[in-house]
Amino acid sequence: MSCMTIQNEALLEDLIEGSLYSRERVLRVLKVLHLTRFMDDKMAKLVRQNKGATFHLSVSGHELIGAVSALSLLPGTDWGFPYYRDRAFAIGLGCSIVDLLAAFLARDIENHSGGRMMPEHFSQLDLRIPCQSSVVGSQLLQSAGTAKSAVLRKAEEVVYVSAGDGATSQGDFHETLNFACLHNLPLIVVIQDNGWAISMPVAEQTAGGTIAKMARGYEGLAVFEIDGTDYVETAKALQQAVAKARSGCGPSLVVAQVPRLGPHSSSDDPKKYQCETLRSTDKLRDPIPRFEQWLLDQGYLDLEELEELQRRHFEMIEKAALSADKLPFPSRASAAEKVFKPYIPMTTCALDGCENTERGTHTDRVEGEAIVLMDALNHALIEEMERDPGVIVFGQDVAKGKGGVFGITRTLTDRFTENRCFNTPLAESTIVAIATGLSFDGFHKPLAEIQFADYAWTGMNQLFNELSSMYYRSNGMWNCPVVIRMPYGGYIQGGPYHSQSTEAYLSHCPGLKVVVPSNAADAKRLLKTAIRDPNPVIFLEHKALYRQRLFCARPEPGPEELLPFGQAAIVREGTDVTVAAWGMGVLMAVEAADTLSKEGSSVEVIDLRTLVPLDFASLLASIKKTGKFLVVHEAPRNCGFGAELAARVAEEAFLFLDAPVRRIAGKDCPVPYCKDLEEEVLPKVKDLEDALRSLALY
Ligand SMILES: Cc1ncc(C[n+]2csc(CCOP(=O)(O)OP(=O)(O)O)c2C)c(N)n1
Repeated sequence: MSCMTIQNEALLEDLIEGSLYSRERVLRVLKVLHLTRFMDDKMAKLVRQNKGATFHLSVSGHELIGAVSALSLLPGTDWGFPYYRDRAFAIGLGCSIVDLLAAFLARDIENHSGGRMMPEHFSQLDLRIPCQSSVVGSQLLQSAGTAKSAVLRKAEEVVYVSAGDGATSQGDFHETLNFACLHNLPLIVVIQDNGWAISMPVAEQTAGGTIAKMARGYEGLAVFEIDGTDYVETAKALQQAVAKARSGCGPSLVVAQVPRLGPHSSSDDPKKYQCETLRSTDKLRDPIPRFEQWLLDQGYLDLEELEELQRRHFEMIEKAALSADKLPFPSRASAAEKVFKPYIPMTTCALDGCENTERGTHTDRVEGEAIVLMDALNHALIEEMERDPGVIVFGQDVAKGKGGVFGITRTLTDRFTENRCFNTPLAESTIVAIATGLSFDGFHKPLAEIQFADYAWTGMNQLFNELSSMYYRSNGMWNCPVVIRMPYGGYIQGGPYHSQSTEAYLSHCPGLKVVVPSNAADAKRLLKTAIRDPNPVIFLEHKALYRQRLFCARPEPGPEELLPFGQAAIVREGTDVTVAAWGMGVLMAVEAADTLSKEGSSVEVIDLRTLVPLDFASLLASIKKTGKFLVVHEAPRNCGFGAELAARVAEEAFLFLDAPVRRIAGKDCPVPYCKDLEEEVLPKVKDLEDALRSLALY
């Protein structure tokens, strides 16, 4: 079907009439409505019985829009990102009712996170429901990433995402509509507008009072405003939106008015903010009696048949609840498992003392001129994109002639087309979430560039709350093989917003691997390892090292040389003091060590190379030898990564220390622009030399 025929309303009407009103179809809708409502009632009772659930989110009033949406899709082909009040969608798409009740009771089951997430956070691999988080609206942008994946794979897949009206106040809502329209995505955004976000009415939430009005400015977006308690209206809108998406004609927004018949959650008392009149008027808008009456009026069944179905569906929920309650809770021992998906790089580099698990060592090594770090990164990208058609690159200004503000992605669009190296809007939340959504398909390896680490903050929710924990939250069901490159660091007069060193924040977030190379050869091999890793990897590139020759330029490693994460390098051997560093700190440490050696002190410099995972064993071995430890970083000293190392050294190497641990770090202040001020704030080689001298003499 082409976009032209979609616009032919008469033909559409014919298509819709055929399928929407079949007896089989409407009775399936009825079943989903009943199961969802009876499950709601059962859940309220189970909370009182203290069976494992402490929290209940009633979905009463939202059943019809969810059920009809699910029944408009192809389970297992299409994708679903339902929010917490969309249980009817989950049931309609095919989630087992035993599973849903077991998830509610926090039991150890495969789907819906196995007790890791609160109730109503749906997750099921075979039904293509990626694990949903609790952050309202976060799923919207991720769904756009998955829809982009469908377009790139030329798959006729439709992506459904739902959210409440309150969630449309999040910037992610607008970033989603913008990205979906820019890329003409097969995305259906359903807003279940119950008029409330906990206690806040839509009038305090949405300028102009209507979400649809706000959204109409996005060109290419079909906007449907419907009564989500009316079967005919709802089914027609969904059918049209699905047909539009499936035929390549782009996204739709469906704003469905529904009543919220229960409290926001079991912790909420609506009497505190809703008047009695409103609550009794809302009860009259209950979609289930309305749909039942419609079935009776249209002659699909009589009252006796309806009551029989009600009884049967009620019994199904009672039986499912008994089965769910028999399932075990997850074991305590599993609580901290599955933060990372296991990964062993298959080809490694013998130079670094790692075991070779596949091919011979260094067979592909290219002898010759040393290359600088920025060229090494560019070559790693080209080689990996040639090797794996799933590797795609995107970010701000990365495509076409520009190739990123530092030129790392230059020539990629020319070599691999705009499908594999494309620009994104100037929106970091979009960049991180699109990467997440793209990574769900099991084919793509998204490689995103954040222009400067300093600007990752506007994408931090998607990074810290979403991407990083997907594998853990889904109990190992969904993993995100995403690499995010971020130029970082100071010494270039970049001021407070082009100088930040964010490695400590990133390393603090469970589920992210953090890589910080200090030279071209490591950078190339680590980036290739990152691309092959099934987990999210943050790749920090120091801006001042991109073109640095003296220390950083190295002979280029071959295309099959990988450097496994968690293997520090002893850059300079020594016996008197151990210095731990990464990125720029390594250069400073080596320079200081050279000076100290002329004075008769022997300093061992360890380049950690990856902070997560951390090669603490190498550090420990060195400290046992030298008895003295210093760590250097340019990020502020307070709560910097040096604090973590100092604490671990105190815990695990206390008895081997002959002197207090020292830290050389940036001052606890932003990095200023003026050269003199910048020099005052960031650590200098002289600071290191002084500290090393005093440690050597201690
Ligand atoms: C980003 C974020 N802020 C706050 C919350 C706490 N919270 C949970 S649900 C909710 C209300 C959401 O309202 P709406 O999107 O209209 O959906 P509804 O619950 O009405 O279906 C809030 C504020 C959250 N989960 N996420």
